[in-house]
Amino acid sequence: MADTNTKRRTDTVLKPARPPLHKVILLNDDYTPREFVVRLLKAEFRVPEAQAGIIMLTAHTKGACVVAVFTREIAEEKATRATDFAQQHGYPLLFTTEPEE
Ligand code: TYC
Repeated sequence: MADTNTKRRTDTVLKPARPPLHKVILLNDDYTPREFVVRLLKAEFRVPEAQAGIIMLTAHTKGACVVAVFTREIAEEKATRATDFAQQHGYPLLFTTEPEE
């Protein structure tokens, strides 16, 4: 009888799966002052002044801008905190999240 034993030539090395990342997105509106948006980005997302200014202006002109990416839980928590903070100050500023492709 033919020897049908087979053996894999290489071992499969399983790398731990990286958790999928989610984007935090800043949405434009007509009411929130630009300076407030910049201050919030600096405080909540720890982005430097210059970068906060660029993110704010991008959302202002294009309608939306990605602020940062995190795991889903962190992204949702940050978006909620930032939106709540704006609301507490009477502004309709909105942050959303979506999975990164
Ligand atoms: N459009 C706002 C204004 O003209 C400023 C603004 C920028 C608001 C970015 C939200 O995500 C935003 N006062």
